[in-house]
Amino acid sequence: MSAGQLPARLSRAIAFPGQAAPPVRMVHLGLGAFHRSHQAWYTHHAGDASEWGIAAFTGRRPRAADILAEQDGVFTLVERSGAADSFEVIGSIVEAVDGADVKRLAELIAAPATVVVTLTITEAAYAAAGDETPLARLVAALAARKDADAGPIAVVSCDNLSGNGTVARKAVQAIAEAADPALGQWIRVNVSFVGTSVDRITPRTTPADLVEVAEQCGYRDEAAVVAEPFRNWVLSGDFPGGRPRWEDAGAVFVDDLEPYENRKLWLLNGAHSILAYAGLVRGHTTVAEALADEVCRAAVEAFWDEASRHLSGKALDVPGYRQALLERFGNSRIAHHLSQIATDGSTKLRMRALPVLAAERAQGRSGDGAARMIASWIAYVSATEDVQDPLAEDIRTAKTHDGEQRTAALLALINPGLAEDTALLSHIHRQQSAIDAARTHA
Ligand code: CS2
Repeated sequence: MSAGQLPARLSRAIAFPGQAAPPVRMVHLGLGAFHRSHQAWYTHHAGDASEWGIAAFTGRRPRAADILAEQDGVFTLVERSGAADSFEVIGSIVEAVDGADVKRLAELIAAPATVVVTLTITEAAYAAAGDETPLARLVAALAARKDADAGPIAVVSCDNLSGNGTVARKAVQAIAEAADPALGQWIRVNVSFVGTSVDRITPRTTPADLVEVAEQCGYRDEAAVVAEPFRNWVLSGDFPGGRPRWEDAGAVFVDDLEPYENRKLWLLNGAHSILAYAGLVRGHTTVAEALADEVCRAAVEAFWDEASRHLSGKALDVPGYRQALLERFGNSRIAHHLSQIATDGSTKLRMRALPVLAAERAQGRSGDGAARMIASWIAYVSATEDVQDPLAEDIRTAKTHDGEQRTAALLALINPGLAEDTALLSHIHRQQSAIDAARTHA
């Protein structure tokens, strides 16, 4: 390449010369960075990868699909450890489609060859209503599969929700029943819902990352994704039409998902939420920065001590998991922005803080660490103008109150019962006032 000449754009022919793209047998809803670093990575590394292509649909905007389609679905995964970056082209996505293209979605879901649908549609989307939600689109496409008599299919939720398989099943079933009871019945018999716990820290790609890929790899890749080296996938459920051999890539299949799910949701995601809210009010930007602040770190450890009491079973190796998390969060070469984690708090805290708070209080303890996660969220939303949350409007209304009344109104958005418990309300209000005071004096 001579000086001034732009490197060629990445394509399947450049990355995998002479190799045919795998046929579509999976559909994904929610084509974002996490899908690319996780399910697409596992599928690419399955022993039978050449048989499993993914058609991935975007959520709200077509942009990610346009960019990926221009490079035949292939993209670079930049694996960023604390010491160095390594680069790998992932070829499992073979079609990238605008989520609004419901015709293509129905065509693909109605094809007998398609036997797996994975979802990364955000926690909040499972409760959302309307025809344009990912689950409403999925139900419409399942109706096409029923009409085509294309056989059974598995739906695999990869969102950070407790009992995500069950939540997905209930939501899909409710939409289907309302539209057509016969469709509801068909889904009951033909669609299995697989629960999973997914894990890989994937910060937003930056322009500097794209420049680095061009320099290091010698091609332009507008869809490159950066992720930590660690990844984990635990699944539970049936795949009536088959699935890629994800176990070859380290995925684990279990009968009882709940202990793994709780470990991930409470220890990793719970700590993330504490670092996000406590960290942002204390002026930090990234996870690694917040963790280096003694006050945030102590809040994380206190919550972990509480959560750990309710994670039983040697197989979980909670001490080892906590130690590994400190290293993962401390990887300062990964700029994981707290503002990215801070979104949708009203939904996330229900899964990350409330179960631990309830379990601690049921055993006669205060649940102080879990309560502080909630108090940090209240301090954060109180101090922030445009909070991104499915309940953003209600948060704005709650903020028209002052003092303990404001705390009560915000708490009620997470769970009405919390605000009615006057002892808990004053406890969280005191914690929140202390967080505010510390911030003023910081
Ligand atoms: C984070 C997760 O944004 C968030 O709420 O806690 O996206 C987290 O990075 C992933 O679950 C890691 O696997």
